[in-house]
Amino acid sequence: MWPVLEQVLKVYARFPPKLYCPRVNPKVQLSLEAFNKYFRWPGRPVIIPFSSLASLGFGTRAVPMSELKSLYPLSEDAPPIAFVANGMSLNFSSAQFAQAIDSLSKDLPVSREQNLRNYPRNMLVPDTALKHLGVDAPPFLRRGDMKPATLWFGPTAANANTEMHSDPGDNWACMITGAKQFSILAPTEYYALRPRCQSADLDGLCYAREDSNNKITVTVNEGEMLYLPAGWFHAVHNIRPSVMVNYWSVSVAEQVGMLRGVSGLAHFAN
Ligand SMILES: O=C(O)CCC(=O)C(=O)O
Repeated sequence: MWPVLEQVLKVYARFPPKLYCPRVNPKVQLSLEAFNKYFRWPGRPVIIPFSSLASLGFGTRAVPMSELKSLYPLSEDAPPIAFVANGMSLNFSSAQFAQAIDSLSKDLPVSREQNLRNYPRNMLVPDTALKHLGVDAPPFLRRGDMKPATLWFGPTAANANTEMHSDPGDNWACMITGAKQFSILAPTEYYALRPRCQSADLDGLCYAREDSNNKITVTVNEGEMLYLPAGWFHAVHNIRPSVMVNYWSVSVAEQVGMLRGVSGLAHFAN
């Protein structure tokens, strides 16, 4: 079980989660204070257009598929794709990336040969690789408070979808290209969903059933970021071939925004 679950549920018992996910108006500039006050500290999901973060110095922008292809032109003699997906590979070559983009642009399904997936998927990427794409880290937390960026290529084939699960850290998921549908459920559903947790340590990844009347379904489009507080369950479907970069806060209790927000209140401390 996720070690901070009981504390999170205690906060939600006092301040119940809202069963919708708002979208910030692209004409509004979101301040760090407003983000913390309305979303991170109460533990509420929100969709934020990249443009609403310009005044915080966030330069990430949408990169449509056609532009992605011209950023990474395909070369004739590129080596075969060898991404170790669902793993933590730091090997990242532009030539291989170009091949993966070419396949993604044709919406080819993910290969499951040898239990590996051929696309960059749940793959750690060095910041230098993201610079070419113009991706900045979300402006809400310090570098040391977040894990390295993770890259997800998603064709629309069913085996590229992700089952309902929860992660132990806060999540900022930036849709660079294409679109995904997120079906999300609050941590208050934990016991009803009967999750199977992978480990009892701080990793805290839990897979769960999907059937609940309290599911919120949102589409995250290219040029938008979904903020999903720690412990929220989510199933993810690519509704257009997509490239997403996400950042998790490191998964210790004091990095979970909601617990940080209430840490001054004695009655939540134990
Ligand atoms: O995009 C996906 O398939 C899964 C993403 C995900 O689970 C996450 O960002 O936590």
